[in-house]
Amino acid sequence: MQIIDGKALAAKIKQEIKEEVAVLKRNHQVVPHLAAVLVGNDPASQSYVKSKVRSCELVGFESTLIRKDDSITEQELLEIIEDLNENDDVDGFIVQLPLPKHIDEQKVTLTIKPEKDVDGFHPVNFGKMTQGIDAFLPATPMGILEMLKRYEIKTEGKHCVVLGRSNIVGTPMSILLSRKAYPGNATVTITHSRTKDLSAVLRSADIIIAAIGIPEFVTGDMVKEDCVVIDVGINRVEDSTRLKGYRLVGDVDFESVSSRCSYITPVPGGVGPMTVTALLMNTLKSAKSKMSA
Ligand code: L34
Repeated sequence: MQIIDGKALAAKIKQEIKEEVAVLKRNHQVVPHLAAVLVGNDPASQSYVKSKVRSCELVGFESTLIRKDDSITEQELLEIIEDLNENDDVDGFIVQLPLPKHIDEQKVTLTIKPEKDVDGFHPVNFGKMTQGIDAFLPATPMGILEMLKRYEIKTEGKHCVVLGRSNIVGTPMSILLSRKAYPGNATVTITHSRTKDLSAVLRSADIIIAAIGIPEFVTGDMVKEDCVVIDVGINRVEDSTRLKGYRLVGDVDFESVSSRCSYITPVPGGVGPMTVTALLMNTLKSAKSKMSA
């Protein structure tokens, strides 16, 4: 069994981005600029956004963090988005999810200008992705594709089972893996809460993408020997032996699954750091496309 080290791979790609940014700065006076909007005080969201801002600093991007209390109205948030849409200095921006209940996430997503939608959530980018047209890909699926590519994991003709059908992971992942491309050309099954005999479906998988949001859901008895397991889950479970009072576990029971599979991503240190890196890749892409425009 080999561990897919997302943390190390993310560091390597960030180094590559840093070198490219240095050249952009030197030869074109271009500095990519990412803005992030964070609403409320959710500790997990705060830590993810902090990691995005820190990564910007590391690669030499400019970054702007806009923090708002969760009492912000939908209208006020939409105005912030309009401002970012019009701000020529900003190459791309994200609005960290989840948002407070009184704010309509769909409205927010639709307000972001597709050219600046480095999360790839806007239907224009999503639609382009579906048709194989160049677009910003959603960060988590894009980070997973990059991991498969860099570890030279074969996907063609493989049976890939995606657990979960969210707009930001399960659905785009299933589309990307079935595209005529590498990584891609897989036979994809998308599964969810209504799927019957999920264990049997999982046992037929060569590649499993677990994005179901249930701690340690996938166990060793549910997977085929030598399969590839990508664990997207990041669940905080109470643990009084830890300083923070919790530990992070994925949607996969690492111990029982890792003894059977050929490759596995750990949590933490797997998909999470690659999500952040994919966002940087999209921001760089946006800054470069503005140059040639
Ligand atoms: N708009 N909202 C928007 N874009 C996104 O791409 C996200 N996502 C998801 C939640 N909401 C979003 C993220 O940024 C999940 N996510 C994310 C980003 C980074 C990490 C995890 C999730 C990450 O760095 N995880 C670390 C551990 C972090 C910790 O210690 O809490 C890891 O090693 O997995």
